[in-house]
Parts: sequence; C-alpha cells; structure tokens
Amino acid sequence: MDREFSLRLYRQMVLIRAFEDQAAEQYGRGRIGGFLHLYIGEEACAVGAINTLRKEDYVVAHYRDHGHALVKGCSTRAVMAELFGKATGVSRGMGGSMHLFCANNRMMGGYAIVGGGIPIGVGLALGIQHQGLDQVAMTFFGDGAVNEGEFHESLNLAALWKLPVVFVCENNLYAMGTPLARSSAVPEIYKRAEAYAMPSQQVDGMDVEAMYRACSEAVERARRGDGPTLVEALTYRYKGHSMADAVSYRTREEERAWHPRDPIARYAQILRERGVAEEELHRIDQGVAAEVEDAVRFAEDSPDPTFEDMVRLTYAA
Ligand SMILES: Cc1ncc(C[n+]2csc(CCOP(=O)(O)OP(=O)(O)O)c2C)c(N)n1
Ligand SMILES: [Mg+2]
Repeated sequence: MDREFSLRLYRQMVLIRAFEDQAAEQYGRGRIGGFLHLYIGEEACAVGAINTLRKEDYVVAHYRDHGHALVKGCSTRAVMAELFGKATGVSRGMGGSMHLFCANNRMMGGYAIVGGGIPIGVGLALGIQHQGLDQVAMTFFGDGAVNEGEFHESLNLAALWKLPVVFVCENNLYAMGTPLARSSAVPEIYKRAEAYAMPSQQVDGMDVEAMYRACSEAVERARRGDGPTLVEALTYRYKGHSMADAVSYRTREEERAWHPRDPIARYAQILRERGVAEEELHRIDQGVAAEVEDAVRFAEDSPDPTFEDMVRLTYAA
C-alpha cells in the first residue's frame, strides 16, 4: 500500500476518534440534543471500507454514522454543526447525529431504524442497474440488524438480481445490551450469505488494511456486474451503546482485552515499522485536533434553523 494512501487511512481514523471525543465533550455541555452514539473503536471499518469507493458511489449508514459521513467526504464542520442542530449542518440541522445526509457526497443517510438502511442500499443498487451505470452502493449495519426481515429480504433480492451492492455488517458483539450469542442461532454472520448463494467474508474490523482488501474485492465484484457480497467486520465499540448507557452488561476484563487490538495504535505501529517518522504521525494528530476544534467553533457560531425552514424542510405540501 503506498505511503501517501496509508497516511490518509491513518489520518481519517484519527479524525474520527478526535471528532467523537469532542462530540462526547460537547454533549456533556448540553450543546448536542437527542441521542449520541459514538464510533470509537470501530474506526477501521468505515475507513477501510469507504476508501474502496469512488466519489460517485453511494454509502448508507446506521445511526452510528459520524465516521461514515466524514470518510465519504462530508466536511468536519458540517457534520459537527449537524450534531449541534445548526442550519449549516449536513442535513441543515433537521437530522442530528443519527441522520447525516449529503447527496453531493452520496452519503445517503444515517438511519435510526435498525436495519432500515439495508433495503435503501439495495434500492440504490437497483437504480444503478436500471440506468446501466457502473456505480456501487455500500450499506452498513450492526449485528443487531441480522435477525430482522429486512436483512434477509434485501440479501435475497440483491443476490437474485445481481445488484451492485456491498453489505457491511459491523459486528461489535452487542445490540444495545444484548450479546450476539444470546440473540442469534448462527452467530457467524458471514455464513448467512450462503442461504442466498452470495459470497461473503469475515474480516478483522480492527485492521484497516484488511477491511480495505476485503471491501476492494467486494466493490470490484459489484462493479463488474457479478453481484453483491456480505462482509462481516469483527469489531468492538469501546464506549456504551449511546451516551446514556452505563455498560453494565459486559465485563471490564473483556473491554481491556480489546485494547491491544486498537485500530489506530496498531496502525501507527505498522507505519513506524514501514519507516514513517514519529514526528509525521504527531503532525497528523495535531492537524486533526485543530480541524476538530475549528469544527466546534464553526458549529457554535452557526445560526439555528429558522422556523420557516423547519416547516419547509419537514413537510411536503
Ligand atoms: C427496528 C428497530 N428496533 C429496535 C430499535 C431500538 N434499537 C436502537 S439501537 C438497537 C441496537 C442495534 O444494535 P446493532 O445493530 O448491533 O448496532 P450497534 O449499536 O451495535 O452499532 C436497538 C435494538 C430500533 N431503533 N429499530
Ligand atoms: Mg452491534
């Protein structure tokens, strides 16, 4: 992997983490309303996967969607402003943390309905196929979505019609407080693709290059007309389900056991071994910190949506 590209992957992971740390801080200060679901620990999934896409390809995410929007090209300022509910946010302050949307960047939304984004990804892929285009749709969801009808209906039709869609399941082992093994007869999620004669792969979701390789293969398959793939990323969210979660359903030992696999620390080490200087990594970290601070200032200084805008953007006549 070339050096410039590796540093880009590193920077994006660091950006997501710094963004999430700031979001938690601002939430604590009461500047962000509603729920807030952090992506800390899972950064390699979105970064590895979305970097395989072109600008004109589509991403659909779930409600833990800040990282996906940032990697798909939404500005740090506009994502932070959306969390603050400001008119300058990606969804003009109408969506908040869970509903980041930016058609220009083909970021087709975060969705609060578990599994709700999966058929939307399939619909986008159907549209691409009907128009004879060579784009790809990539749709992200959690392990909590795979026992829902929408998951199975979507995989079935995507496989039957050979649609250009990549299904990325971020398996962080929990759906709110429910461990996967307590809710799933077959906890190896990638195996479910067999029922639809669909290729699938289980990947270390804490390894950004492994994610990149697996998703590159899936995206190429989709683009050449050979249909969908299910990628299961094994990952872990370091924080609670949302800011309101005391995380009483798992042990501190389990949490500690995941830390040596941290996607950012591990990748920094790999980059050092490949000859990247410590100062260069430090410069990236500092640049990211400044970018996130700037985004917070921008969000603070931005106007609220007007009442007229709220009505106009919420209701169709
Ligand atoms: C259809 C539906 N059912 C239930 C909920 C409530 N709910 C919100 S998040 C969540 C857990 C989802 O877990 P997972 O898909 O593993 O995603 P993660 O939070 O781990 O990223 C549930 C059950 C919902 N939002 N939508
Ligand atoms: Mg989960």
